Amino acid sequence: MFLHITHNDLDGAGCAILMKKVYGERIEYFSMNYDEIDNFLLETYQRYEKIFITDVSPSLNIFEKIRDEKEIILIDHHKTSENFKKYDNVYHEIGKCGTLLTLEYLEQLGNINLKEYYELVRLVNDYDLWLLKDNRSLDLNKLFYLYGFDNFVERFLKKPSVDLDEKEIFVLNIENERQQKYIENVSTTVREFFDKEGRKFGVVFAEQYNSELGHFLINEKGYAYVFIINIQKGKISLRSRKDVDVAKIAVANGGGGHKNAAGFSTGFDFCLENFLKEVGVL
Ligand SMILES: [Mn+2]
Repeated sequence: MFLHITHNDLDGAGCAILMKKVYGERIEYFSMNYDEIDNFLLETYQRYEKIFITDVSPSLNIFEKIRDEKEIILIDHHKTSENFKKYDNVYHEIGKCGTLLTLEYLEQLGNINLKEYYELVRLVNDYDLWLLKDNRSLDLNKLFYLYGFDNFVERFLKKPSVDLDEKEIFVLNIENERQQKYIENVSTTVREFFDKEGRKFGVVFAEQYNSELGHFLINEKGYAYVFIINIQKGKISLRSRKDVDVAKIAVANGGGGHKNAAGFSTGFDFCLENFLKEVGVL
């Protein structure tokens, strides 16, 4: 049995679809974030004969440990894993999304025809690199969230076409309205700060639509970057203007990502005790 670890976003799901299409029952996928992968790998790798990791990467020392014992193939495009490139079986290219790199990897194995997925791969790439040259790519990402990871993978294994059916269009329209309202509401709650370098940035509490929200705030309010704090999950998403590197902030806090889109987890309690004291119950 092969193990496939992939990122828990649209791009990660694209990788899962292609791998599952090619390896079928021989592969088992798990989707997760940067901060979950090390522990998960250590707990599970021994049970599998071969390990694929796509669109996400473990720590370098864990990767080195496992590759001494098992065949491990890493396909990623995040800046934070660029230093893995020196190893065999690492396919890393910053200008292509994980799904596109996975497609190229699988096709170079020979005898594999994934043409029916070209359109899907193109849209995932368009969304993941935030090129947005095709307006269907934003809808595809929304569809991904509506379906959830496993259902989305199943949907595209059954039907590779990116053409949406009537029901999908119906729920997407509802979702579009919800998103617009959500972003408008959250935008009114941004707090503005200036960092040590004098750059203006925004901080919001939100649980949804991070990329869309981040881009809206950067474009409309002129922030160099934004912190989107998901209190419930203890997750921080960072989005920035083209010239500002937020991956540095994420990496310094144990996370990862791209120059303009990165994230990390935190156990910080956001001064809950102070709040409860103020309320008078502590
Ligand atoms: Mn990606």
